[in-house]
Amino acid sequence: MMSRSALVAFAAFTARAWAVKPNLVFILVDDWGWNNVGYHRPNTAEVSTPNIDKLVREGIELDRHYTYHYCSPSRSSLQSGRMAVHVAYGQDDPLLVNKADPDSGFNGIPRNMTGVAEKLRAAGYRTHMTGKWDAGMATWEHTPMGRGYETFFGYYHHANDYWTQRLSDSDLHGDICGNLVDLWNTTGPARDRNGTAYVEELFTENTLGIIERHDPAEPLFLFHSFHLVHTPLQVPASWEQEFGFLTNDAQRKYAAMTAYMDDVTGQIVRKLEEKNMWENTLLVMSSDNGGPTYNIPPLGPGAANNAPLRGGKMSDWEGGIRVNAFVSGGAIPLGKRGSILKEFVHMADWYTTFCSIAGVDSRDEKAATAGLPPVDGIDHSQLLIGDAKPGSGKRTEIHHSARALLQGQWKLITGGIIDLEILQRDNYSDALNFGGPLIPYSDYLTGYEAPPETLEKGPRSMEDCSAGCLYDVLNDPNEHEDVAKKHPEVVAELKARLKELNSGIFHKYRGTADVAGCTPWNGFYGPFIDTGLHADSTPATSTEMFV
Ligand SMILES: *[C@@H]1O[C@H](CO)[C@@H](O)[C@H](O)[C@H]1NC(C)=O
Ligand SMILES: *[C@@H]1O[C@H](CO)[C@@H](O)[C@H](O)[C@H]1NC(C)=O
Ligand SMILES: *[C@@H]1O[C@H](CO)[C@@H](O)[C@H](O)[C@H]1NC(C)=O
Ligand SMILES: CC(=O)N[C@H]1CO[C@H](CO)[C@@H](O)[C@@H]1O
Repeated sequence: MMSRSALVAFAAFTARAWAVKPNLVFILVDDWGWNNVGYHRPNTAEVSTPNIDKLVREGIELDRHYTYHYCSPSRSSLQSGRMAVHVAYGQDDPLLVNKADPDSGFNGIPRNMTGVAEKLRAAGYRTHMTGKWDAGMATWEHTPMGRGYETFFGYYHHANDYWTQRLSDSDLHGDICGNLVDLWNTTGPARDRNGTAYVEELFTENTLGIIERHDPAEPLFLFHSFHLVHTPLQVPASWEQEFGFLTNDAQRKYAAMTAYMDDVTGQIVRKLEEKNMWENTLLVMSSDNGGPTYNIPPLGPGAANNAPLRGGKMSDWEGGIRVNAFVSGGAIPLGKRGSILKEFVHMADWYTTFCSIAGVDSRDEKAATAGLPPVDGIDHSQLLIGDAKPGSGKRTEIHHSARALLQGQWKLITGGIIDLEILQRDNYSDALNFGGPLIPYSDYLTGYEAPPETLEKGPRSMEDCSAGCLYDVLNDPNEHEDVAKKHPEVVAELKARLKELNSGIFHKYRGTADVAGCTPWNGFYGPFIDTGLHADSTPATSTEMFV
């Protein structure tokens, strides 16, 4: 316990330290493999991330940063501050509607949850977003504008074609609307920018423009959400040529996309430096989930590499949920630069951490009134930009999913191997969350393709954990040894706790894909229910936005 005077001194220090609110810049990478970054895999021509490696050297490497095991729930977790199991668990097609449930009967974050951008806007931040959203689209309140972003240039689905900005085959949802363009610019479709350029070029231009136009006297919250390095594996030819020595087509493209992503990251940082904003910026960079290592049509060959972690995207092995992440920027105290933080940090924690830095209450009254789950995030601000010492982290437990739980050193995984055919069904995302649960895994880059009858002889990630597997992830981070038999009492305890936590999963019926979503925007995707709310939901007019 701190004494009363120590508490007062502590509060005074905090207030003084953040009297000037730092800019908060969050760069999210899509499907980035643990071993596809230079600081995890130095000295190899395949991985070229000089900008990111430098940012890590000057910042704090987040060694135990956890996410959900695939995109949509993970992104909803970031925006809402809830664990994935408490916000967007289950079906995730942006066109879903269940008319019987006007709050949660849609894909993504329930209507009456308050987004992190809304919190930061209330604290005086200017809020802007570029890139992939994938956290709901049905009403204006579901879009980034409805969640507190003053501007949004980007798209709503999971996996668009980088060149045409239409749904690609690697987006599992059948395109019932018939090839619409998914590209939006705040108040309506990005009509002038469709199918005419590599989409990341447009994203870069938008983000650099936001920084350029920003008045540094006001704090900025900028969310740059790459489509890179998600499938479809598409990249301008000039970038691919540099990796011509990689003979595997998917591996070469993935390497080139990663290098492209690193280059854009460098451009964003240089722009912040030019504007003299970098010295007062906290940059957070993370992947939304582990790298995909499977080769399953139509998801495609993911071509990531998570070595030495086990497994990849869609699984609860560490390779699916422990991701590349770090903080950097002038807001990091000198004494903490170049360090590695071993504390558990979860995607949901950024909400609470950012609210704390901005000096705004992270509790969500609107959600409470609607009977929705509260914010789960834990505040790590003192660990990152304050004076808290490593080792004082407050996160001890992570409810990874309905099938996996982390408590201290122990991680319990339950469930068997998912049926591939499930991916062909409409309710595949329910199955991914509750069923299976371990996706059949083929280590694409070593050429391994497991036929179903040989699953049990397959790679390590194919293990059947129906009886419960237990790993000591602190001492055995790559999950080599299942110690369930050695520690039956730990297994029993964690199973009981998982069962208890699972009874609190927020699982609502989100409905069926509605063709009403095909028509309002004349060839583009966008919100389609109660669109009349637009005027109320857009916090600034377009003239205010770009001054
Ligand atoms: C988005 O719209 C704004 C306002 O019309 C415009 O200034 C901006 O250039 C557009 N962004 C892109 C990337 O097209
Ligand atoms: C959700 O918020 C709206 C106002 O934005 C309100 O009209 C509605 O009653 C709320 N829903 C619930 C279930 O509280
Ligand atoms: C998914 O749908 C199939 C029928 O198409 C059904 O048998 C199965 O139980 C459903 N799974 C879930 C998790 O709802
Ligand atoms: C559907 C649509 O709006 N298409 C537009 C795409 O952009 C070009 C110009 O860049 C316009 O001519 C098209 O009308």
